[in-house]
Amino acid sequence: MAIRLRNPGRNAMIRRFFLLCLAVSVAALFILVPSTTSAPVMTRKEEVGSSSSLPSDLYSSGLHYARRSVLAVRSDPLRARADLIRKQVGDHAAVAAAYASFARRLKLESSKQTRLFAELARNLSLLVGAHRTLLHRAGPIDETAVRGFERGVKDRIRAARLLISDAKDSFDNQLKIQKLKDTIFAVNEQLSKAKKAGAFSSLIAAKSIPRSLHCLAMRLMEERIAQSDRYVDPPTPPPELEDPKLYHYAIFSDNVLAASVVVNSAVRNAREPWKHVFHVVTDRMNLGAMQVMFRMKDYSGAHIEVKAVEDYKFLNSSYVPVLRQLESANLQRFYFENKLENATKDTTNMKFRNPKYLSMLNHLRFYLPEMHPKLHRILFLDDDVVVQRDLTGLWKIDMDGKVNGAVETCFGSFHRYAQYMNFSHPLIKEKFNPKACGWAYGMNFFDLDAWRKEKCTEQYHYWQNLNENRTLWKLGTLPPGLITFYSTTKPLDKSWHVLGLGYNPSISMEEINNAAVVHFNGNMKPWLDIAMNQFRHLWTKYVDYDMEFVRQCNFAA
Ligand SMILES: *[C@@H]1O[C@H](CO)[C@@H](O)[C@H](O)[C@H]1NC(C)=O
Ligand SMILES: *[C@@H]1O[C@H](CO)[C@@H](O)[C@H](O)[C@H]1NC(C)=O
Ligand SMILES: *[C@@H]1O[C@H](CO)[C@@H](O)[C@H](O)[C@H]1NC(C)=O
Ligand SMILES: *[C@@H]1O[C@H](CO)[C@@H](O)[C@H](O)[C@H]1NC(C)=O
Ligand SMILES: CC(=O)N[C@H]1CO[C@H](CO)[C@@H](O)[C@@H]1O
Repeated sequence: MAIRLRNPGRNAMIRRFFLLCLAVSVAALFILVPSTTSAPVMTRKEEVGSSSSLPSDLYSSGLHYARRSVLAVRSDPLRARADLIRKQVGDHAAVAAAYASFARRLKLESSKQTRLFAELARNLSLLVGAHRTLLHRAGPIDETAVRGFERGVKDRIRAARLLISDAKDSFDNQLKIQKLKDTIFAVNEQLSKAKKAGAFSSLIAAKSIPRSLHCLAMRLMEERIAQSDRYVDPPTPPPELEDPKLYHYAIFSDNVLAASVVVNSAVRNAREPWKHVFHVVTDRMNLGAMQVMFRMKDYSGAHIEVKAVEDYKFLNSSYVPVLRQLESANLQRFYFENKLENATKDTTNMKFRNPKYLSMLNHLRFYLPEMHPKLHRILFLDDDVVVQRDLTGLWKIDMDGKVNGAVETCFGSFHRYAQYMNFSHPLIKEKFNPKACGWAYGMNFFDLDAWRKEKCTEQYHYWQNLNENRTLWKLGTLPPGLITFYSTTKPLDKSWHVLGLGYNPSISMEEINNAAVVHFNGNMKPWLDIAMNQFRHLWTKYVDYDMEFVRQCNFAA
């Protein structure tokens, strides 16, 4: 089962690149062309150490590749040689780039290493660029040119290996915990760099709406307009929407398909669906589509409310700091230039995902008590999660007076407060412990009474106002969340919420199968075709493939 989206050329390219990076860096980073007689430059693995951790299948597939490419070009041994050299350069460049991003992530004492690795990666790529004509020209190639290329490569690879063996100790010490997991981060970072350099930035790939999704929203919207009588809200909302004895969920999304998967999965796994109430909030643009989507079928008695951000009148710019800040031209510019990394060229996409609405949708999570004045507790779900169990157990947890029930994400030195906010700032330094453990948004159980008592919204406003010029933290909702709920977060058992299905291919299936909620955080969303195949079915099994509009828009089951 896979969702087929169009534009196969680009995506095949992205996927191929990802696989290359993965092959190169996951395997403890050293796959060199094995020493066969035709492998030209030095290939003694032990020079770079740690080859013992190489999975043998990866190693032999490298071998296989080398043999095949030799066979393919047997007619011209010089070309085969040049190709092999080029492949070696590519591998080393990827390794160097992976190390550079490691070094950045680890904030090694010496930013020198970061710089050296980045420079090395650049040097290696430049070398290939300089020999492009040699490698791509048809016909026989010149032996002295190949020798020149080889010499250049040899010098740089020697430098690379020296640098790597110097760096390895400090890396290893810091990487003992969760080595693989972090390698994936590095690969991810690299992936986005590569795509940035190419025609597409990762942000475009990850954030732009695939045509099928756009089509679905449009079809639903057409239906909404054509049959407007059918979709008007009843004059008085059903009492269940405010009944504090029921199980309430908050879902904020501008993606109809994703939101429907969240609701479908929660309903299908609920023991008593009629006791569950889903409050879906979207932007004005997607309101019609969302309304139609959730009226198309029966949800086994579950209650679903669809509203737009604009329906919450109290969220105006004199009350909400984020709105006020967004209105300042200064921030607009910052958002466009940095956050979207020139992705703004795609103007239709930008119109569709207006950062103002996007941002307000994201920050709605800080206004839950005011949005639901009658409720005592609510479960917040991101739109990239899938529910796999009945969740009512959450409502039975003793929150000890805490506001936010969340799973913690720190391990070793990673995902601590120091990584999310500016500890050079005196206010941050004074109030927070840099080693405090981070937690994740995605599935958060909020005690709204405790929230009101602790005045968390005021806390959030206080800090968000101070951050007008972004010296406390950069963009996003996690840092202000960590700040707001610093002393009022209750850690939940990790099986409630398993993260990383959008970037980490190494999560165990056992962990996933035990999870109440799985979260496709990361760029490889299940609705994109850069999604990871091994996890996608967990999401697609809740897509309404039998729905007419879904079929019309080329989603293939
Ligand atoms: C990159 O290449 C330049 C010259 O081509 C050289 O001076 C520099 O040392 C190289 N950097 C690294 C890290 O190898
Ligand atoms: C903004 O909302 C607040 C309530 O949150 C209200 O008191 C105020 O009058 C509103 N201001 C405007 C300009 O609408
Ligand atoms: C940042 O904002 C604060 C208050 O909003 C202000 O006092 C400070 O001067 C600003 N800093 C810069 C660098 O603009
Ligand atoms: C962190 O805070 C300090 C002190 O206000 C400021 O000088 C510095 O620019 C901030 N760093 C960032 C990255 O904003
Ligand atoms: C074409 C374009 O908009 N380029 C901009 C990309 O973003 C950088 C800053 O991040 C600008 O300097 C470029 O002008």
